Amino acid sequence: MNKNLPEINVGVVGHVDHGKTTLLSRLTGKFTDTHSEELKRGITIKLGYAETVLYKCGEKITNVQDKDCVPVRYISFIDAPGHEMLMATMLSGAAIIDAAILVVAANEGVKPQTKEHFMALQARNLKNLIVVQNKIDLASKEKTLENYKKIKALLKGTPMENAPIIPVSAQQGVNIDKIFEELYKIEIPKRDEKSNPVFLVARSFDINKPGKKIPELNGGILGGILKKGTLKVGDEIEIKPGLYIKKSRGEATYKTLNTKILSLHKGKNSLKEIGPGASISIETSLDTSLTKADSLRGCVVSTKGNLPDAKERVKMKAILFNEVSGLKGHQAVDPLKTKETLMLSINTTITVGTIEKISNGEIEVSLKIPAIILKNDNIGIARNIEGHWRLIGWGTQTE
Ligand SMILES: Nc1nc2c(ncn2[C@@H]2O[C@H](COP(=O)(O)OP(=O)(O)O)[C@@H](O)[C@H]2O)c(=O)[nH]1
Ligand SMILES: [Mg+2]
Repeated sequence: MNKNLPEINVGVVGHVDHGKTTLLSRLTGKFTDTHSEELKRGITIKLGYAETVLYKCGEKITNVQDKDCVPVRYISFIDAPGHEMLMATMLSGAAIIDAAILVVAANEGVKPQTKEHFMALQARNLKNLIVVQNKIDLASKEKTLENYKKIKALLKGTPMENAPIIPVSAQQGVNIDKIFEELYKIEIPKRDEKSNPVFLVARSFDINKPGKKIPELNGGILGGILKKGTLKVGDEIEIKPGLYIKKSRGEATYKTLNTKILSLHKGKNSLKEIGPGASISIETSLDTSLTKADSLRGCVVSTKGNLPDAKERVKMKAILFNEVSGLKGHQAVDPLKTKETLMLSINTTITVGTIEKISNGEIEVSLKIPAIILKNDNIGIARNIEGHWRLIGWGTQTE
């Protein structure tokens, strides 16, 4: 792989069953629903990861290397769950993407989670969107056109208003090349390689197979996105808030973890040094018992001494949507109330908090799980409505 290829992270979002995972396997050759529960229930539960290289062959853009083709772009995809119960997972995925593909089934059209995911992209300030009208093999021309108009109406008046809408059949492999063309057109965001590293942990795991001999054991692995800065093999790093420690009487604390980078991986490649951009994984010298089963998801990593402390209280300005998205009917968003419980999504961290104070359009929230909040982070705000967390707006930290 050419390590200087421009890189972009693309999220695949949309209502459950509209064909996200199927589309992703077309785009990358990888099926991301691999957990046993996902296979059993036929739905995506965790974030899925897959990547591909785009090649330019004359005027054509594909994901297959042939003679006379040159590699032009490296794309990391994140497959988000579409089920309404899994909105928090979708939100932490939305924190690590530069662009999104919104999948809308041509036969079913805009559904509650189509809207909710689209609102989440707006809350994350995303500009680059490709809409895929999938399953055109199942819908009449009239139905497809009718739903096309509804998609247009959804996008209208937002920064994503002019997003391309591509008719596709993921299952039959129709118009997949049009998606590659659009992916190639997305402007690569400017990355800051020089500042202190900010790595957002989206997953953590143990890659050792049972029975492996001790000298061959790998250290704990962190997967996620290096938002800025550069990481090198050998770097001393810190992970915050870090390790969850349960105390008595339901109390808990977090302990910063300090460790060292043993190896760095992007797709199938191991690299000595990695700059900001694609989805990567870091092998650390941590014992794998500390990283297994996503235990460090939501943490932030930097080189030693360069992260602020995790906050247990945040002061923020909240901007609420007019309408609750994600529900079948229409419901206005009621104003925030003191002592109300919210779910906040801050980068890949999902935490619950209580509003302690409201004054001058600012709210102060005490957090159940402390979070690292960096300058300009967008904070997704969800409220529990009829037993589910529904996205109602977003906020930015004021001090
Ligand atoms: N007929 C048809 N079925 C599709 C198409 N894309 C996906 N499917 C089917 O729709 C179902 C849900 O697809 P999946 O990719 O799991 O949806 P997800 O929940 O959005 O990830 C599966 O049975 C797929 O085989 C398509 O283009 N045409
Ligand atoms: Mg899926």
